[in-house]
Amino acid sequence: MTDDERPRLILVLGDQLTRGLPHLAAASRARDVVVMAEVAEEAGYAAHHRRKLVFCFSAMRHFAESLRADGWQVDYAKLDGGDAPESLTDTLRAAIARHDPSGIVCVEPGEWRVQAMMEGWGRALSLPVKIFPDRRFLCSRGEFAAWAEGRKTLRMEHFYREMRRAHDLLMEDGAPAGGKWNYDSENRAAAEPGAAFPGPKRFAPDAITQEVLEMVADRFPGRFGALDDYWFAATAEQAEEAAEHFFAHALPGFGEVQDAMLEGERFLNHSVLAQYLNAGLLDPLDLCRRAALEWKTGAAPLNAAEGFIRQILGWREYVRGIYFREGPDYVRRNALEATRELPWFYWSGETDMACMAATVAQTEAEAYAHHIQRLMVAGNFALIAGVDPHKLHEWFLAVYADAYEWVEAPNVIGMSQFADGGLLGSKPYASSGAYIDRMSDHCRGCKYDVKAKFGPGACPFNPLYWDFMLRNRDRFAKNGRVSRAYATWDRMAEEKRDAYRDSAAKILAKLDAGERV
Ligand code: FAD
Ligand code: DLZ
Ligand code: SF4
Repeated sequence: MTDDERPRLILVLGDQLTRGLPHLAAASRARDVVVMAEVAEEAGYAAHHRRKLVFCFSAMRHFAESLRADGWQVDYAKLDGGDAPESLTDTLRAAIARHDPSGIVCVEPGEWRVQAMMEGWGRALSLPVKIFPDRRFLCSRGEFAAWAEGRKTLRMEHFYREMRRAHDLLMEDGAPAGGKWNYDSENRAAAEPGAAFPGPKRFAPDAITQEVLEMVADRFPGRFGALDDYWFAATAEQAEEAAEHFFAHALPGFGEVQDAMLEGERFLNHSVLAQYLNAGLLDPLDLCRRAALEWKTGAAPLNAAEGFIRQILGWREYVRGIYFREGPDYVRRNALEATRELPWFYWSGETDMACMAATVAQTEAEAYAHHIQRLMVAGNFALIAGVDPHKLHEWFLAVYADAYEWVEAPNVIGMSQFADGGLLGSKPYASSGAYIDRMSDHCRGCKYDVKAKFGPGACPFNPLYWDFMLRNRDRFAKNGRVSRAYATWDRMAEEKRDAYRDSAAKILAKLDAGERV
């Protein structure tokens, strides 16, 4: 057989479940072999939530089936198959022995760890390896680097405006629709307790998903994450239905209560589409265009459509740009030199803080929490308690169904923990309990008193906030967005300041001793 007649191995990773990928488009169904594998190494590099594992493996199996139905030859290794490979490298080694290919073709992955692996395959496996760029993003790594080049600050807002222009989204005669680029100021209302929300579209597990549910329950008995009432989509068609459901029912109200939290209400008007987008089951530009159309036809207000588009066209593309621009060491950054262990209640949910208990409980139940729960509860607490950002990063990478390093790390290391020293955000997202009280109804049922500033029953966020500000005074005193806080502190009576410091020290000591907080 000549090299042209020998098959190529077309590797499809678990977050590359997109029919239009360039290596699939360039491949021959008659000659080439698609390789997919559930491997222990990918299931184990983070302590992935069991629901995330089910979603990933079920979507992979469905994708393989759809390729087969279209005439592709798919070499698929199941995690519970007879001689399941341990790693992606072992997968390729075994596939090479079976198919005698002339080369391996991949699409760039979403993680430096896997990229390093891919770049080593040529030498390790003695075959040519071609790596196509991932065109599922609206801004390539090169385009982002060009945008960032020479800028003093890399603010998302500037990037977002260029993306709006480049993709002609919500633009009218070269100007932003409605005259403003950003309607965030209209998107900060608290939600009414008792209000009804549509919730995401749910899908009953089919036979394939059922098999994966049983396999994950069997193979990962001690892992974090509930498996009951599993409802995620498994195919691009179902993800499309979920998107349709969001546009019809939740987008109109998406903007207004985007930052709100409610006890017992897990989704509000959020789309719960990130896990599908990040796995490749939905297309980001398509979602943005549809949101723009919803506004154009009067079905959704501008603040809702703009808010949704900004998250995808702006934040999602921007954080990916930052991740790949900053390099593999980004996840190790620790600009505030925080060293505390991650409190155990991030896994157990055993805390008296009602906001935190609700966030962890729903994370455990759904592998999902919305943005403000992630940023202003789980992230904020770790920040003000001085938790090692890498430890928090490991938690975030594990517990959410949408978590892949390219998107999780900039959000955690950068946005939430200020561990990149302000590259991504202009101020730390540190706050006392007042913010959570304003944006949620958690405080009403909490054992702690949000109005109490210090002392035994006081909301822990209150003294920890000041402790954080003081620990980092040298770093933030000149930051115009937070420096006013120091003037407030300096005006406080000495005994009040002592009481804050004393309360914070007691809470931190309890955390360090593993006692309930
Ligand atoms: P919606 O609120 O409906 O938003 C619509 C879409 O916008 C999302 O589906 C998502 O694709 C995109 N989006 C919104 N905010 C962001 C953002 N900050 N960065 C990137 N995309 C965004 N998102 C992930 O996809 N994976 C993660 O691992 C992840 N980790 C996060 C960790 C922290 C500490 C924080 C503060 C945010 C994180 N985010 C992450 C961003 C955001 O919280 C989630 O994308 C969102 O909660 C997913 O739920 P949704 O689909 O209902 O989003
Ligand atoms: C997240 C994940 C998991 C849990 N398992 C697999 C797997 O078994 N096989 C696979 O190809 N991909 C998996 N993935 C997704 C990869 O971890 C992902 O491709 C990399 O993190 C790069 O983004
Ligand atoms: Fe959270 Fe504090 Fe409110 Fe309790 S009082 S719910 S700990 S913000």
